[in-house]
Amino acid sequence: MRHAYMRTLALAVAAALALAACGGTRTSTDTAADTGGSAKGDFGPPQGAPVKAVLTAPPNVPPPTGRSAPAKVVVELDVIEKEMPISEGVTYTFWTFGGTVPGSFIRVRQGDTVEFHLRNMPDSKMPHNIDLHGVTGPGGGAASSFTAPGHHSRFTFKALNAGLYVYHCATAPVGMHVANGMYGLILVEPPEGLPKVDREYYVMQGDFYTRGKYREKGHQPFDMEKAIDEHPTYVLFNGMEGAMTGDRALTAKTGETVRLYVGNGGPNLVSSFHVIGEIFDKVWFEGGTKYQENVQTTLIPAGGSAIAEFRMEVPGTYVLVDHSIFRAFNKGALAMLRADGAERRDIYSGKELDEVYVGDRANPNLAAVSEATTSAKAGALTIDQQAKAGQALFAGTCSTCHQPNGQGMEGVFPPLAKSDWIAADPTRLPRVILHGLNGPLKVNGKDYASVMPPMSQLTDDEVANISTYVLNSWGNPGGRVTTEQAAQARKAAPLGTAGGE
Ligand code: HEC
Ligand SMILES: [Cu+2]
Repeated sequence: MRHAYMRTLALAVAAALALAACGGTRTSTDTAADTGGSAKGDFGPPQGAPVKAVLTAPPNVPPPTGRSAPAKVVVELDVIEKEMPISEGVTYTFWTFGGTVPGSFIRVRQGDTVEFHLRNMPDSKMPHNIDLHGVTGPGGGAASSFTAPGHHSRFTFKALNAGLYVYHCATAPVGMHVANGMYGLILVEPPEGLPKVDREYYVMQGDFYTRGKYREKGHQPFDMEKAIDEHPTYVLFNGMEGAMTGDRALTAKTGETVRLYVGNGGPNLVSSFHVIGEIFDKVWFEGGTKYQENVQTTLIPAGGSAIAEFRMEVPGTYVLVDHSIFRAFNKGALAMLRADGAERRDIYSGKELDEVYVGDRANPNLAAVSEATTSAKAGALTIDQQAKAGQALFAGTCSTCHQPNGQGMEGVFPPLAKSDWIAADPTRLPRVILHGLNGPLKVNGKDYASVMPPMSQLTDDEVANISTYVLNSWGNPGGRVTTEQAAQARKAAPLGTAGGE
């Protein structure tokens, strides 16, 4: 066997190096030999009465274990399959560890003996198991924890290595179980614990594959094709678009040190984790033992983690993103951390939140959007509801160029307010949105010769609502665009130069 051969070879090399070390010359392999590998994390049998592990839902982290001797720690984790929102007005059937995505955060100390109980709820449709990357042993617990619906299984492991580890379901088809949200983090503290900080948060990225488009309303089933092609519909922190924005933003005070335990469940994407406006003072990259300092963006592999730490100096809102940036603004990989405290003009001159970055995500009024969807389903959608939903979307999609009040920017972006171009033929509006436009163009007597990019990523509903909002705002002629009309506009050819046929 190739593996056996490699192992023999490795042993022979190790023996040769050990002999060389005895010869008196100190080499870098000395230290490696000194550690005893993962055996150094075995501090003997557990002491005292068993401890029940505190499990927390994201973004919360259990308190430090505060122990100085190895303990027997009992972890009880439930697998729950449940429908939850994945975005405003969009639901998805998640498979969860502990009822949340990511699953419950587990915290133990190096050397602890962990008695792991996995219960699969009776109403589950699937069997599940767990592979913890912090386990030394074949499958990381997977084979020992295979659990049918309504059953309970138990296995025990000694946490030999300190670090921040991903756990996930490893039941076939593995990719599907992971894509449905079956992952989380287990922190194995080093014996002395981690340095004390003011706030700790749990943030985990994952990619999701739905049959419908990004933000297409209603219940969305899993799409295996998209998952195999690695074309996610959503890339999210903590399992839901907006899980940590607006009122749900993470919080801190200036002068405090924040530690983020960041995981990446995948199943497919690698994360370029970044906090806009902060620099990580320390990053325990890959969730290991050493830290790097002064980091802007840290790479987190699928099935991997990092611990990022920074002191908050300037008050304001900081935006957590995957810096593969389309994922942040078009697939949902965006969260917020709000720091309260006195201004520090000596460090930063001002302006609270960069609207350019966050658009409609700063003040998510996406409730209007889902209200419109509900009414549409009931066949009772009013122009007013459409316009309200459209307003929320306009803020995130059109306002950066045409400005929040539709005035545009002279010579660059034509006005939508009282636009004679719109009034001349309102049916062109959904076509412009979906196919874009390139000049030359005359609007309200002024010339424009620029390019508007197509926004075909919007759903038919969204195009209809934005169009209706524009038609009923700022002195425009009124009226409405229906979802069907938007669908026709999508099939229609782009408008020619200057908006003609
Ligand atoms: C990236 C900037 C940008 C964004 C975003 C954008 N537009 Fe435009 N838009 C333009 C430019 C530039 C033109 C003029 C193009 C030309 O010169 O041919 C234009 C032209 C138009 C026109 C025709 C001229 C007029 O003023 O009546 C309409 C209508 C319009 N946009 C609507 C929208 C709507 C609705 C949205 C949001 C879904 C949107 N635009 C998003 C840049 C943008
Ligand atoms: Cu599973």
